[in-house]
Amino acid sequence: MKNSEIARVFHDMADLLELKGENIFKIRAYRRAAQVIEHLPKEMAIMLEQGEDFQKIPGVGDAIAKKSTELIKTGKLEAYESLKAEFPEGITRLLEIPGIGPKTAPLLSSELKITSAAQLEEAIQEGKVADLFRMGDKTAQNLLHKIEAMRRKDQRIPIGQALPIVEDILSSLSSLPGVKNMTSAGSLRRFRETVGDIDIMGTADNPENVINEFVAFPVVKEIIAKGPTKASVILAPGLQADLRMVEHDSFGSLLQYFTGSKQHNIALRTKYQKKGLKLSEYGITDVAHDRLEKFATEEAFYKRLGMQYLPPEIREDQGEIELSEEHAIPRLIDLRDIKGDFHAHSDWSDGNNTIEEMALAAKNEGYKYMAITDHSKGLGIAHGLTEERLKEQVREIRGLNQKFKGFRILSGMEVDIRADGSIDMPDHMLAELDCVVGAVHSSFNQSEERVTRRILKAIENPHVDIIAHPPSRLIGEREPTAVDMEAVFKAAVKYKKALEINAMPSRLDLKDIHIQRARELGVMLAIGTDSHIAAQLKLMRFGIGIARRGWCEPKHILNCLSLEKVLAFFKR
Ligand code: DGT
Ligand code: CA
Ligand code: CA
Repeated sequence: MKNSEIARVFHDMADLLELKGENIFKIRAYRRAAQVIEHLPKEMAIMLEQGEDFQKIPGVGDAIAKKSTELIKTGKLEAYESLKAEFPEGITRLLEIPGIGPKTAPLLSSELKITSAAQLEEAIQEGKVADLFRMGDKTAQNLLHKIEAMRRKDQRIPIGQALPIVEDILSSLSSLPGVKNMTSAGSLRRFRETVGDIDIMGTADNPENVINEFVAFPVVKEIIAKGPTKASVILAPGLQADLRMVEHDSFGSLLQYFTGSKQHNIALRTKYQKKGLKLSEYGITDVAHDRLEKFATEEAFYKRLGMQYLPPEIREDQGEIELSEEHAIPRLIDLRDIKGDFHAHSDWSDGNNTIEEMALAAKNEGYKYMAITDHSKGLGIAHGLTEERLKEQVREIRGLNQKFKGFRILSGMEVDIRADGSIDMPDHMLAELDCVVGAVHSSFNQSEERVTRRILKAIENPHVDIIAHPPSRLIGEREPTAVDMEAVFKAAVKYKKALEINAMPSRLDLKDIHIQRARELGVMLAIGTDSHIAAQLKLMRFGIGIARRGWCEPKHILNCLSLEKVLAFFKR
């Protein structure tokens, strides 16, 4: 059983307990466990196999650990099944719809016999819901939008979930004899934040053997199609994977074609059609001589067109074709350019590791610095630090820094930007810190005007250095706030503040198009992993992928600067 499935069970349990009117702490414990488990870097099933203790996971106590083990071992949870039996079927699905709470859901199912988003949608359109709750048309319409957003989520899988699955498949297939070039293509290779399906390709001396191995993988739930060189399978509800094998000498053109994007391919094909060349997954045909040229690598393919090689992340028909013909594609940022992390939690707030463990892990990544940014006390849920505790932490970090050579722990804090834009930590405390990260964690539904004013006020605060995940969205779960990003970018430039690219796969916030615009306007960007466990420092690669989609070079990213330059940036 996958972490996402375990998380879903605990999430549902929290909802059902809430319906029952159970103890709020119990409900929160399930909800928190669900959140943590969903974002774990490692599958719990594998942890169990390796004899690791679940109670090491933050938010996972004895009860949740036992239940997780039961789920992994039996595929079911007795407590969950009996809890579910107490309620009408489908009620947890209703509760998933944003805006439907424990008061409304039972009414919808008892009065209108609604058990799904689709039925609710129909009932709203028929005016039944507005009548039943006297909620008025506007609120009902709002609900409709939320259902649409939820549906979009259902159809696309976050890259954070898809990538590890694909990497497993790729490494298994690569180890088969005579196999070369196994790689992902499509939106996953372009590092889109969500993927519609998974495209895998490669070459092999005996492709049929590879296909047979592929469809027999335990992750494969269903085979949709299977031939000697390709196969399509279902890996999970809504997640399809296509595998395609070709001859070694045609791999470049195949990969180029199936990496897309479709818009990039169409623009390229149209352009070269006029020059008498026909581009396809098989190669390039000189139409006048009816001669097909094959390409073993993408580099060779683009070179034949007189183009500079294009990183997959920017193949979106946004001007990259022209720039590549001029050989003016910049050298995009890479994991190797990263010298540090600006967003990490320790066990002083809701993190799992000590500051020293976090620092050692960061040093192991080859970093020169890392900011410890625990929560402030305003966020009651996360054991936020009081002024006293923060002072203590600053002292502890000073002490630890004596021990490290060539590495510096920055004293930081993730402070809460309150609804009115004020910061929940007094200025004289903030002045003690190397790096203050401000973030919105509440009142997400403010009007554009209010939420924009709120964030601008935080940017104007002389002590705030970085604004974390500015629109505060959760992919597929919470829509971004209504904040006017253009205004935020301009203020960030004016006050010389950095904006965060949050590398958590569930956030990826700023997103690609924001990053492009921010970079154009000259905003400094800081990638933060938001790690709550040392292993999550590895999430940096997701931040890098999205930064590359935003055409970032090392000079655009604060994490690529030396410690001295970073400190100078924070001093402004
Ligand atoms: P997805 O799966 O919706 O996240 O997005 P992609 O980009 O992975 O799209 P997919 O899986 O439908 O197709 C993979 C690639 O194949 C796509 O990026 C470009 C190429 N491709 C698909 N359909 C067409 C087409 O009609 N024309 C051209 N030129 N290329 C196509
Ligand atoms: Ca795809
Ligand atoms: Ca596909």
